[in-house]
Amino acid sequence: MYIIVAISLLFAAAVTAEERTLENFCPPGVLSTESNIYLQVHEGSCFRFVTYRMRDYNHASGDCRQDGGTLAMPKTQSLNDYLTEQWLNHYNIRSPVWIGLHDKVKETEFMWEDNSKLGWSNFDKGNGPKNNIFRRGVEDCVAIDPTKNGQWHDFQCKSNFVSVVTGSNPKKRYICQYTLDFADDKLDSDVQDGDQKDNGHRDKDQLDKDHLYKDQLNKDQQDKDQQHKDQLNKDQQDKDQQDKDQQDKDQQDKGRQDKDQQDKDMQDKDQQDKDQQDKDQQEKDQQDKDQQDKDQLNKDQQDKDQQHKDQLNKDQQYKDMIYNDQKYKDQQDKDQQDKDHQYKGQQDKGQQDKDQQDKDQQDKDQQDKGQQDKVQLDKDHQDKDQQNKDQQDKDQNDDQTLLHNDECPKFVCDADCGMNGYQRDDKDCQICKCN
Ligand SMILES: [Ca+2]
Repeated sequence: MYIIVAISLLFAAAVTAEERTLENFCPPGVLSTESNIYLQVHEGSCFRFVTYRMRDYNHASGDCRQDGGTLAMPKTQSLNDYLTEQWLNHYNIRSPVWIGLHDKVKETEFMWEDNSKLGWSNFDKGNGPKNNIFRRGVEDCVAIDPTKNGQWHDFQCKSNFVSVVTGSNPKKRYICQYTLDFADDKLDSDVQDGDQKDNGHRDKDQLDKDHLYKDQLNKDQQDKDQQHKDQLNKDQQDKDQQDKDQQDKDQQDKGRQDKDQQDKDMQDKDQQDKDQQDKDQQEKDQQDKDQQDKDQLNKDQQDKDQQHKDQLNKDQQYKDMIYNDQKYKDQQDKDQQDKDHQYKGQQDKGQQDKDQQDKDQQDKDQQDKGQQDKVQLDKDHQDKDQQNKDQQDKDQNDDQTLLHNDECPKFVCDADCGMNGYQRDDKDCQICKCN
């Protein structure tokens, strides 16, 4: 029985929580245009964390007012801490963010966007009403500085020549706050205890209901945080998957590139091999051509040498022929000379023979004459001898005393001594010597 009642109460509480999440606290215009991850319900208000866009104060405020809201108004320390923590840790943004607080109407009198006066204040040192006199007039709009524990800092609301000169940037991210009427009715005492509103008289049942509702809001917030965490996890998983897909794709691309590179390298190598083969073939062709040229040159040289040699032989033959001809001619001349010489010799010999004959004839004639002379001489001699003998005989006869020469050899002498007579030896024999 108790269990059934408890389950029924839990079911009822779950329905209540469902009814009072984003759909129940955020305006339809915001829900239809904004992603849930930028929307959060806290202390009965819908907060829109505009992290993705930067605007000056006036444009940011106008964006929030378009759906019935204002720039966020952290009128309590707890709400200020919540906004700061979400901004810094949940959305991980450290730059200042506009809130709905300004002193545009009267200098140093800051007021909220709903025209309520400033109660609890959180200005950083030297900011806001205590700003120096030079900044005070130009810095009228307030932002939370997450890096300074959520303390407030006033800046120029919009761009003008001063912001250009000072280099400040009035465009900042911002937070919108939407507080619905029914939520305000239920959370007067809890969510707006900084306001000046009168809490009124509430009975114990109403306070219990408010506490129950506040618990439900906290649970809703926890659910929302869980959803946001799940969404972040899912986003991270999607991102991881995308990264993995990208890595796979990169790997595939790399594999394809590697393969393309390998193909290209292979093609380059084939081309290099082909080029090398072509080069080798060209070199071989060139070598063959050089060899052919060389052979041709050698052949030409040999032919030339042969021609030269033939010419030399021919010249030599011609020379030999000339020589032989000359030699033959010389021989002929010599023969002719010899012949002439023989002929002359013959002539000379004939002449000599003739001369000899003539001489011989002369000699013969001389001999004949000599013989004749001799004969004459002999005759003369004989005549003389006869005369001599006759004389001698006469002498001998005349002179008886003359020695007889009967013992003298026969006298023979070619010499004709004439009248002078021949000499005589000691035996008185004539010798062939003239006196
Ligand atoms: Ca000011």
